[in-house]
Amino acid sequence: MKTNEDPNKKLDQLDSFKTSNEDQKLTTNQGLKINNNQDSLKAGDRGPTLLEDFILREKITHFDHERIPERIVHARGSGAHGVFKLNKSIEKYTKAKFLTEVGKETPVFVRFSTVAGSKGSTDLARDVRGFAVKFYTEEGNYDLVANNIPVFFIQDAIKFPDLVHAVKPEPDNEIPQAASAHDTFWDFISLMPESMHMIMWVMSDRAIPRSLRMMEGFGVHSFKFINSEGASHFVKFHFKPKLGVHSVAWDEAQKISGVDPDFHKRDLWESIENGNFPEWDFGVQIIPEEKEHDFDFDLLDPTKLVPEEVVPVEIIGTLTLNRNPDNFFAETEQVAFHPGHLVPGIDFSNDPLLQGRLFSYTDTQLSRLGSPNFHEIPINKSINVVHNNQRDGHMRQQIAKGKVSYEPNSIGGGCPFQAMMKEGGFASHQEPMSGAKVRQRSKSFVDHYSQAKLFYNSQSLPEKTHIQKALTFELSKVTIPEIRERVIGQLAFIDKDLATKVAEKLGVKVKKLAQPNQSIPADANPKDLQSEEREPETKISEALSMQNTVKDTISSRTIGFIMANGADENAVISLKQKIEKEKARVQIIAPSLAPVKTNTGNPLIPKHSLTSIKSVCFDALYISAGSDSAKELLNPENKKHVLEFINDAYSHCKAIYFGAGTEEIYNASDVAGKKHEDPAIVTDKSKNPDADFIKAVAAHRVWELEKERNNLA
Ligand code: HDE
Repeated sequence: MKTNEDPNKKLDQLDSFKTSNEDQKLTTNQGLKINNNQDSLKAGDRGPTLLEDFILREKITHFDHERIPERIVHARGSGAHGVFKLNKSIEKYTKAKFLTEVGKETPVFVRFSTVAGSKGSTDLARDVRGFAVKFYTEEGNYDLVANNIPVFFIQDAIKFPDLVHAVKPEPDNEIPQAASAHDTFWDFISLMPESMHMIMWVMSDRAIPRSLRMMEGFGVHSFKFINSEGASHFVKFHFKPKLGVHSVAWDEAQKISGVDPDFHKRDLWESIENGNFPEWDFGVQIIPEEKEHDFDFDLLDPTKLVPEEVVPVEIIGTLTLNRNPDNFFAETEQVAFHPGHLVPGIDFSNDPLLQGRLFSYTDTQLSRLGSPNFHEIPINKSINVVHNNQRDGHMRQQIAKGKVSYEPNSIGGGCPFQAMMKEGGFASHQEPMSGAKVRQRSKSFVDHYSQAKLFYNSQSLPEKTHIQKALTFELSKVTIPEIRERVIGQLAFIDKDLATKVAEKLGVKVKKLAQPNQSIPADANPKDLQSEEREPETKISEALSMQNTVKDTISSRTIGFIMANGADENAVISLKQKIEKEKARVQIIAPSLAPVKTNTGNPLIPKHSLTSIKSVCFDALYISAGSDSAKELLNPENKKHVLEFINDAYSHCKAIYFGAGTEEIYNASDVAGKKHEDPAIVTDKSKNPDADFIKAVAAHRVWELEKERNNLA
């Protein structure tokens, strides 16, 4: 939040562009006050409209041009303002000021996104999430254009258009929207063994986050840090959410897409509005130049991660999002990120995927935002004034004074001057280079399965099951049997059991592929491109499993209180207070939106009715105490909906609390059949029911009981 003690130069700058219509008269774009906004100018009140009507023409013309092209990828996004605070200096490695001055606060704008879907598609698609951060530093804008998955599908930028064409809706009929479960995606993947590590991540629950606030961010590529002595280190960037990394189940994702396709956007917006600011630890993995070749993979290969067991993540700062945008289009839509927006102290590595990105991001803004002056749009403006000899172009805002727009010059006194490095001038790191000009891939990139194995082997049993199920779902939508078989053939290189389980569901046999499958250069020897079946040096990485994430807080979770007239007011209010003290929120669900009359006659206002929302939108349920309330909830009109709420939450492994007097509801639900200890089912018979329930919500889900809860063998 912006306060007087907390100066935020970016927010101050944005303020100067803001307007409010409060108490103002309606005007044209020329500032002329408008007297009638209801009727066009006509020749007689039933006659034709006159060409002269400049007010009508201006309004309609502007409307006709309101839309700009959506992003070719990452079209659907949600943004927020915030601040990055440095807690630990890393000046040993970088001279970037925002990473060296402890306590320094740098304004940021963050945009989260899905990748494949259009701007209006569901938030809950199985997809990678973008996590793009613009740091408005005093040395210029630094963009960390990250994802919530630490690796990528392809190793070289030249394959990016192929990947995106394969995953986007098929070109003949534009089906399916925001989904990878179709022929062209899996056709491409089945022929691209290098994508298999990323496929493990995308088929895991990481691709269906519970909230944008509960996912990690990764810079993916290795970058370089340069210190004041000019020495360089490789660096990988990480954002770790303070609330832990949590996901929904695929069945929930599909249902949420129907009932609230804006689920993530709304969740982020409401959390910030409620003052429940999302926070991430920001960390770095630093690798000295001389250790570049010490790994069983290539640091320049974006399909590989550096296991945290091998190089720990050093936490150096906190990212907090504390302010919603005032205008979605002006801020979240027009923000333009670019991995090439650098500050002194940070530089690129030679990762061939990153190198291609450095071209793409400016190029795409030119067609999306329509002018090389997109840096002048308020959200994109750096907080320091731009001084250079670039001039003109569509929609130029800056009024550069004087005769001089060239350099060297004497008329302008030689201004603007080049800056020396010690004055903050950016100079690219002088990395020694040699080698022939070749169009080929390094042999050190030819290992496609070992880290896919590392990821799969690091998952808990329920997580492995979810990957199997996701692959089964996706491949069941593939209509060409050969594609399904080829994918199974790829999976067989990762894990036999995984391949067999998916193959069984698809009715195909596991047959390892003869490698390589990807298109190979005309003159290449296929053997040179054949991935070895080697085991990763790191066998298990705990950081890769969501099982090991933070599970000690209910902060910002949404808990549904199901109730009807006669609900026990004391029990309800006391639990609500305890929950709100832990910064979670309570929403009342009742048979209708009419106030619920409690047992003391006081009214409680429902937020939802039983038919206006679904169980999948809540993190946990409380069936409110009170036998009269229970009775009404079981009447013929309500029973089906109440049981659907409970049974859905039960099958999705969530915490459910049955208050006193609700035994009949308990007995009518699927919970009654449980034959096992279940810490997430709480009743008034529990020793300390309120506390047990809060503990169960903090644990997020009891995925380990998924089989039992769903009566699976
Ligand atoms: Fe992007 N990517 N990308 N990307 N990317 C874009 O830029 C591109 C890649 C990422 O919220 C586009 O302004 C190429 C990796 C995010 O505005 C475009 C390649 C990673 C966002 C583009 C990649 C990303 C984008 C579309 C392979 C994770 C959304 C609109 C060589 C580190 C930013 C735009 C936002 C957006 C190109 C691969 C992250 C077309 C060519 C790897 C988070 O320029």
